[in-house]
Amino acid sequence: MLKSCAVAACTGLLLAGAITGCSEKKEATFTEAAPSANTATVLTSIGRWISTDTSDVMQDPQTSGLIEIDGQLVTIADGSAAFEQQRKLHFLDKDTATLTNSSNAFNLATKVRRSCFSDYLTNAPDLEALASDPSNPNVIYTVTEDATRTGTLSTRCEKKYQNTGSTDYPTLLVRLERDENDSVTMTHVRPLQFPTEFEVGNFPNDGIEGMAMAKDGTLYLGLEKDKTGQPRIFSLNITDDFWQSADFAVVDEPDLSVPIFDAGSHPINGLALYSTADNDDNFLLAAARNDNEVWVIDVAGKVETKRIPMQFNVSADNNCGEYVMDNASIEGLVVVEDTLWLINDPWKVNYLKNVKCEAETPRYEAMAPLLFSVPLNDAWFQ
Ligand SMILES: [Ca+2]
Ligand SMILES: [Ca+2]
Ligand SMILES: [Ca+2]
Repeated sequence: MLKSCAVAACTGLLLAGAITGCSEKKEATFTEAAPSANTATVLTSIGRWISTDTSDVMQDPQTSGLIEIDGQLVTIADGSAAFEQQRKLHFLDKDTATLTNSSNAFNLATKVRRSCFSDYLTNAPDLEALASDPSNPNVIYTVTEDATRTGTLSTRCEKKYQNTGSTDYPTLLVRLERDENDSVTMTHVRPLQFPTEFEVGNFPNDGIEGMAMAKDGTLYLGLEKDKTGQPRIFSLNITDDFWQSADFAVVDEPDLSVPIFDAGSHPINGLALYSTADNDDNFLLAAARNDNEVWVIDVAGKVETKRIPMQFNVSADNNCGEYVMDNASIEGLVVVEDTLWLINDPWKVNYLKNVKCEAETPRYEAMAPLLFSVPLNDAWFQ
C-alpha cells in the first residue's frame, strides 16, 4: 500500500545535465519530457472489471502483484485490503476477467511460526508483490512492506534484526509453496538488509513493491523510492541453500539503467520479466504507476531503457461508454506469451475521481480492480 505517495506533480522536464545525487547508479539519460527512444505514442489499454461468481465486482482486494500459474493470473492483497482478501492467492481467468478461486489464508510452517516474524505474518502483513520461481511452479515469493501498524518484535528479535539499512521493522521475503491440494503455506521467511552505502532511507510505506525472478535464480526487487526520491531495482541470488539461513539476506544492486528523476514521485509498483524467444535476452518491465508508464529495462544493458506512456480506459459496460480513467494505479504486471497483463490497486483517496458515469459508482466504492492488457511490441526490446 502506497497511498501516501503524492500524485506526481512534476511531469518530468528532465534535463540530462540536472541529474544529481546518484553517482553510484548508472544514469539513464532522458533529455525531454517525452519518453526516450521510439516510444512517443501513448499506448491505450482498455480495462475490464474483475467480477466474481457471487458479486458484480471483486470487493476491495487492494491487488498488489501479478503472476501467471498454469494459464491463470494470480494476484495478492496488501495490508489495506478487506481482511477476507488478505494472505491469499487470488486466481483470475484472464479471458473473462473473473475471479475463479481464492486460496486458503496462508498457513505458517513451523519454521515461520517459530521465527521472529510470526505475529506480523499471522495478522495483516502488507504483502506487496509476487514472483513465481521458474524452477518450481509450486513456489512463489512475496514480500512485505509497511509494518508500522502491526509489526512489533521482541527485544531479542529487535536486537538481532536492527541493522536493516532501511525501515525499523525489516522488509521480509517470504517463500510460499502450494501443495497438491492447492493449500498455500509460508514455508520460509528471511529479512532483507540494504547495505548502508545504498542510501535507501527509512520509508515504511515506500518499500519493495515489485518482484520478478529470472531462470538463473536472480530475484529482482523494485523499490518505490530511496533517500533521494529515486526508484531503484535490487537483486538477490536465490541459491539452493538460500532458505537454510534465517539471517539477513543482503540485497545487491545490479547495473541497470533505471530512469533517474530530478523531482516528483515515480515509484516502481510492479515488476515483470520477459525473455525474448530468439536468444533469451532478459528485460524487466516496471510499472511506474504515478506516471502511467511502463519502463522496459534490458538486464544486459545493451538496449536503451524505454519509457512507454500509457493511457488506461474502462471498457463500455453497465450502459456506460468507454472512458479514460483519472487514475488507474497499476500495481502488478506479468508477461504471458506475447501479452503484457496489468492489474491496478484502487487508490483509496483518489479512486472515486474515476467516476464518469453514475452507474459505475458502486464499483469504485467497492474499490474493485480492473484487468488490462497490451500486446508486447518488438520495438521495446530493440
Ligand atoms: Ca499495494
Ligand atoms: Ca508502498
Ligand atoms: Ca505492489
